[in-house]
Amino acid sequence: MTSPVYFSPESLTFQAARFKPETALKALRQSGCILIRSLFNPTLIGSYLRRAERVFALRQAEYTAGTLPKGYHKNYDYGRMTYLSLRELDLPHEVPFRFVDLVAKSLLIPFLRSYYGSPVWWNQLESNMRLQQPGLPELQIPFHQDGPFLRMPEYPQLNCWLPLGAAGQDAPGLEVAPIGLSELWPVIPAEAEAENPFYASYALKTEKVLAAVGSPEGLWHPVVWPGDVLIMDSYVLHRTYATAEMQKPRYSVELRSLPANGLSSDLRKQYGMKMLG
Ligand SMILES: O=C(O)CCC(=O)C(=O)O
Repeated sequence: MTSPVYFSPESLTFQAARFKPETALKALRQSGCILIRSLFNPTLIGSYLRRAERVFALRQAEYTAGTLPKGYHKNYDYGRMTYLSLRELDLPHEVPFRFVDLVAKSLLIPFLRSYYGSPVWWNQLESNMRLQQPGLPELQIPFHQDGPFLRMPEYPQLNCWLPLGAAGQDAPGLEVAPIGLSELWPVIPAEAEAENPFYASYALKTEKVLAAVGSPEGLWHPVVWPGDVLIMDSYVLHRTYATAEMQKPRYSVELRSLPANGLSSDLRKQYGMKMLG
């Protein structure tokens, strides 16, 4: 790898109220990652947090009692529930959890559309609500790029990652290396397994990432708030950011999109893709 380019956090941070799409687009293309502050109303995000807490608690209680509905067992492949598909957040007889509707009305759609140069499709199969608990370090996600697990690695895809509560200080956050990578690193099975067997299909060796990044300036773990959105392309090296001092759980959404117009309708159906605009 050639020497990485370091981007300052300030150059990658944008305020939704004074959003400059051209500057943000340039920063995203160059570094692979940007942060938009206060894009959603934090009170509204708080109501989604309460729903998420309830659904996670419900499924956990059902799991313990042996009454978990069919289809949810895959969420426990990690020994404990760490994620739910966004599609699984709706409960019978309750107002549907239409997170995507919120996104569809936001400045994200025109922004993503100009990044892709074509309509934005939501990849439902790869869009999740995640719970990270500081007391379960074995479930924290090691360094990886999203490309390999998206199964269409060369296809442009963006992950909009947003916390439902404050993250990065008292609760686990996300650490990214916005160094403008444009290639996928090979996943070496033995290294990935040694790093964390739960994530062995895509984990990268921590020492290799740190050596390649080369400087603390190459890693960024901003403290983020409900309403903020971190956008990453599928080449960005990233991992869960957690410290020994953290005490609180973190719920977050990974909303993945792509310009799926060119894909076959069968493939779009397989991924539950939906055009957002
Ligand atoms: O939320 C986390 O802790 C990790 C999320 C992640 O790696 C991802 O969204 O690709």
